Amino acid sequence: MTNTVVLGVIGADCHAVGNKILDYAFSKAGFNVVNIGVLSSQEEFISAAEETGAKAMIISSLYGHGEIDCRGLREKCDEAGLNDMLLYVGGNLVVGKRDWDEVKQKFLAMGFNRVYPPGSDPEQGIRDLRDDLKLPKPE
Ligand code: B12
Repeated sequence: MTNTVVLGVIGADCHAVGNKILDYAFSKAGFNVVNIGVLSSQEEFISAAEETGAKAMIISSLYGHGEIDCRGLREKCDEAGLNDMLLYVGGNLVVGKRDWDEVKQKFLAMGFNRVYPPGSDPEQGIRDLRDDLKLPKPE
């Protein structure tokens, strides 16, 4: 379905609060949210997308190991035939305070479509997703 998204927190990361807020915000904005929750592997994101026909993955990583946990996801999506999958990631992607532009470029080079800095407003992700999926703007 065009408006189905898989939402989850990747890797061995158990931070649950942002995930609930993102679920609420994307659902309220009209998306069909398949929330696989915390501690989710790349394979679980892919299976959920295959089962539901999702067009995007909304991924959070809070504990600083986002780079390791996210590396290879684009390639795995391609192998699974999920070629046009939109990959969005946000949270505290790396340990400590690193130059944001450098962090962003790293994730873009890994095949992510959108990369959000710490504390980003879910509404920004929703606006971007509407644009990327070419969905009509709400009244
Ligand atoms: C609560 C908390 C915990 C709790 C989590 C309880 C639970 N089950 O949720 C506990 C105590 C378990 C915990 C553990 C750890 N934590 Co902790 N934790 C926090 C804390 C204080 C709050 C997190 C939170 O709930 N924020 C509120 C929500 C609403 O915000 P959010 O998660 O950022 O999400 C929002 C936005 O970022 C955005 N967003 C998120 N993802 C995405 C994706 C997209 C696409 C978009 C558009 C937006 C978006 O939208 C969300 C909703 O508004 C933060 C510090 C902080 N103030 O943020 C540290 C923090 C995240 N934890 C940290 C660390 C290091 C850990 C541990 C590794 C500590 C340890 N040594 O054991 C462990 C990791 C455990 C694990 N395996 O995950 C660090 C991470 C540092 C880093 N990345 O550099 C932080 C930043 C604290 C710090 N300043 O050092 N933690």
